[in-house]
Amino acid sequence: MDIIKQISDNLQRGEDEEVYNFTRRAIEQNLPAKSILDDGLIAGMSVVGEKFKAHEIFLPDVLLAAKAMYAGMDQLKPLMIKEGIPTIGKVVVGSVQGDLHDIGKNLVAIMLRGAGFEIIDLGNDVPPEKFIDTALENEAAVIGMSALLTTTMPVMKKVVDLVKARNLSDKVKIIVGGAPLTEDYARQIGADAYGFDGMNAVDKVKELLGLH
Ligand code: B12
Repeated sequence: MDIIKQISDNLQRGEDEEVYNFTRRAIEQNLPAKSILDDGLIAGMSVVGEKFKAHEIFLPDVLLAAKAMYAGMDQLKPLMIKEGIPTIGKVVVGSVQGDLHDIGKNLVAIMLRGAGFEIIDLGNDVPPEKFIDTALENEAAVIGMSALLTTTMPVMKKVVDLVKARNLSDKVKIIVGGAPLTEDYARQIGADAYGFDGMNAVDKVKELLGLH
């Protein structure tokens, strides 16, 4: 079986060591980084995303696949920079102030990364200003916020209001998500988009950036 397919198949099975080894071998054989990424890692991850959406696999499987994706991607990063594969946009992500839940946010970050976005992950418990300052410093066009607690959801509105107050609405778009959120709530607080899972987040962010 060819190496690229081995990378994709092993990623789908969450075999991080195998993905590491096959990616290493692919690099040694001078296969283009773009092909290793697109046809190996990203192709595998998109199968995982579809299966997760269809409830054929579950969260632990996705987390294992994610770990495997990193095992490959970390080796490719320097090559990708060298080959100059353009990222399609930068997204700042984080769980809002007071919120320590980060599993969902991490999944969203992984899916976005897999789709070609550069992710600046601020972790959890992120103060409102930090989202905006980081987006400006890095010229990121999108901020993605996660909240899992009804008590931390209002922090998202603070960020939206700050973006408006600083006249940045044209520069920075905001997408929100997390189990207690709804499309309605996102609209109410003035966010630009709402995403219900990682795959949906990819679609919505692309839409925000006019990439569809
Ligand atoms: C795991 C968990 C924890 C873990 C978190 C570990 C971690 N590193 O994240 C720990 C044990 C730390 C924890 C702590 C607490 N938790 Co808790 N926790 C959960 C639990 C069981 C699962 C959350 C999870 O990871 N789900 C899996 C992920 C994949 O789903 P997700 O987060 O929803 O993310 C998906 C989507 O929402 C979306 N998404 C998420 N973020 C974003 C962002 C963007 C931009 C987009 C587009 C999409 C998106 O995409 C993701 C992928 O599909 C939930 C129950 C539940 N049903 O949600 C309770 C839950 C959220 N916790 C709850 C509570 C009460 C607490 C505590 C207050 C408990 C306590 N008394 O101490 C603390 C609060 C800590 C804090 N300050 O944040 C309540 C919240 C109730 C409420 N109404 O607010 C819940 C609902 C449990 C319950 N039914 O009571 N918790």
